Amino acid sequence: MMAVPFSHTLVERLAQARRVAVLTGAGISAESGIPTFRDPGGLWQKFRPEELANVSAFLRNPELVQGWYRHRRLVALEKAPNAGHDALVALEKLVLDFTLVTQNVDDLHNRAGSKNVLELHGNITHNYCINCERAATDEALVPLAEGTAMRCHDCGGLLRPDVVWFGEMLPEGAMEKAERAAQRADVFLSIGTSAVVYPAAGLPLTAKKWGAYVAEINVEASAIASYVDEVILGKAGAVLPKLVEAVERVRV
Ligand code: BV8
Repeated sequence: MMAVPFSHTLVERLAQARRVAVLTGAGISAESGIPTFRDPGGLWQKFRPEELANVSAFLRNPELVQGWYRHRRLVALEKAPNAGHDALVALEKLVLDFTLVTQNVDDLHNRAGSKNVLELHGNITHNYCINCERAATDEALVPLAEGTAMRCHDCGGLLRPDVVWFGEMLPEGAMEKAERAAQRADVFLSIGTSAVVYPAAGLPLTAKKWGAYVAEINVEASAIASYVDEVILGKAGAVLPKLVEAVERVRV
């Protein structure tokens, strides 16, 4: 029998839990072929976040920032959810009150079929005009010529991705719902995040403070590893299906 990298305590806690909250980061999409931000070869290795994921960088060089997000959106659209995303869909069906909070903008949790998803940092498949705020049409999302800025077909304003940049507020109400889910959770799973971006990274700590059993699933210890109850070292796509299977066996 293959040894599993998680404790029987976690399996029991999940089997008995009425409320489960999960925070995911780029690590859960890595096995779908979507590069993370801070891993070697990740997105930030080529560019610094300051250069791309903020309003002033966008206004200073809209073609560069639009081009980066257009590339990432096309990559996200051609990739598929992996076994880690699918395992969270299965877990949601086992739990009375399940909240999936994601920092990811790749839309993969929605495409996998997760129902109660809070996209704290937005969704890269949605784009809008910074002037009239209308949603961008698909044809407007194809630059007229390589390197030209993409503009709204209605008013000519610059188009931007519907994601949260550094220094921007999170979507109205999303963080409040995520905080409440963390406070009420019996079990909180932090999956595939370096836990360096706030306020999202504070959620596992809130859950811990309010009495949840907190476990982290990552290929290396994150910034919050010393605060959680259990650190499970492994790939999300390998660990999560085994964890959910073990919970289903206990619950039967
Ligand atoms: C805010 C854009 C209130 C979307 C991102 C000064 C002014 C204003 C705010 C601040 C400030 N100083 C600090 C802040 C707060 C700031 C912040 O936290 N900065 C950090 C860097 C210190 N936060 C904000 O600005 C937030 N807004 O606070 O508003 C406000 C407003 C005005 C004034 C004051 C306050 C907005 C935060 C959102 C920023 N947007 N991206 C996009 O382009 O995607 S952040 C970026 O990092 C992504 O969104 C991503 O979601 C996020 C977190 O990264 P991770 O998902 O964790 O990915 P990472 O690569 O880091 O890690 C991957 C992990 O997976 C690794 O641990 C790896 O080991 C693991 N892994 C890899 N493979 C696997 C795996 N695990 C499991 N299985 C595998 N197979």
